[in-house]
Amino acid sequence: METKFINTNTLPFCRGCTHTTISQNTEKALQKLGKSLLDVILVTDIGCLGIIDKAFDTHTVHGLHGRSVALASGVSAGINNPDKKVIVFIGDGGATIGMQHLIDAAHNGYNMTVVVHNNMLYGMTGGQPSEFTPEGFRTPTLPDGAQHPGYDICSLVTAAGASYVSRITGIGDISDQLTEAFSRDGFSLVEVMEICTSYGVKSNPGMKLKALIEEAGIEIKTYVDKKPEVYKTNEKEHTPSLFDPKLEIEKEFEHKLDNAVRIFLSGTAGEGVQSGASLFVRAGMRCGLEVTKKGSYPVTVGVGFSAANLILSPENILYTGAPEPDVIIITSQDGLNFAKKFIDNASEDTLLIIDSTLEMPETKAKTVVHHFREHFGGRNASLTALYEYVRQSGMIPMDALHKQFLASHMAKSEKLVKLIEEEFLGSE
Ligand SMILES: Cc1ncc(C[n+]2csc(CCOP(=O)(O)OP(=O)(O)O)c2C)c(N)n1
Ligand code: SF4
Repeated sequence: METKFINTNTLPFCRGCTHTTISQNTEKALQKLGKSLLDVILVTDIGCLGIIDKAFDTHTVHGLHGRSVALASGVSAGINNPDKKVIVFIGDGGATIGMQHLIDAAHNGYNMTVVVHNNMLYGMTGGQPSEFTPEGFRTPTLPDGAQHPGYDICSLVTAAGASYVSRITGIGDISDQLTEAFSRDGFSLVEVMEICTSYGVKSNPGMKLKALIEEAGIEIKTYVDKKPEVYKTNEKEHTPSLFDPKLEIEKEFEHKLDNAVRIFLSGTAGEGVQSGASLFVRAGMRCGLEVTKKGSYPVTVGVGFSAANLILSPENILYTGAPEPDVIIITSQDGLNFAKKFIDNASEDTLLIIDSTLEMPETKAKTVVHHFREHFGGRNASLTALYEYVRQSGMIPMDALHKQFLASHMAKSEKLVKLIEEEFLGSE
């Protein structure tokens, strides 16, 4: 039995809309090619054309306006299987918004066929002009007509390296032209010239599509038909996943944690908050703990606060947020300002470690005050406050933290090493 790709007789478009022609002929073309439902991945985005997904029984992916080609590039690279057909439906509006994705996909030779539904305007939002609207073509918001020609997407993607490109008129049976494009490897594109019967016709009464195309000097032809170039972006055998573990740290020490501890360390940008935090969680890893570190700082990274959310846990950490930290460490006024909401919400079970130069905030937290800035300098206040936390809690051996410190760039200062050893190592 013939495979049915479309599961309904009632397509969702207005009467006479060429989007219907494209969908029905896509079905025919896929049948001609003997494709099965699971061979096809249809990627669409926003616009009238994008509401077709639910009518197709193939795989479908629906994205943000103009981003279908970017999504399809990822799908194509991810499956990297010439037997699967990735088809993109995009409007002239979407192609305007996501033009760079089209150029990139053509340039990189991603294996897909893009079908540009060029009805020369933004249909779904009421007929605004797109960058494809031909000179003189009127739309409801451009009653005097466009004053310059639209983009020639076929020339652009041809120049970018596409292997098959054609422009056709969306009248009658276009399944042969679509079959041609679908059967090509590499990046192919078919631009289908269309009419939006609701807005295009209303604004251009009596318009005939073929005459309009001719008058506007839009060529109906095949721009390129060549063997695809090497699929440049997928030559690598294996791209490591971001989830692959990267940091191998051998367990050398024992920890004393029964449950996860959530620490909020808050100080000033440029004062070693992030370095101290990284060093501390690595020390946790030396003790066999699972750890996460999340930095927060303004976009202007050199001024203002710098904070780190740290979680150290004997179990897997499934959620890296910590809206109510167990420990709040404040090493500067910037850090105090930024941590205010945590300090206000702290309970009797919270531990607050705070620098002695700061005005003591009102809080229910158990508070430890220390001269971090005065004794060790602002740049070392966060690191030494974490030493203080290890001293207070005993959650990991001081030696684990110190070993990590000595292996770090922060230990280049002999003075700092001496100060830290005097303060924290002797008293263990
Ligand atoms: C980035 C972005 N800009 C604008 C919109 C608003 N918007 C929704 S549909 C649409 C028009 C779609 O036109 P086109 O892509 O040509 O498809 P058609 O409706 O003509 O089929 C616009 C502008 C949006 N959703 N996202
Ligand atoms: S508004 Fe235009 S583009 Fe949208 S379905 Fe109707 S005729 Fe087609």
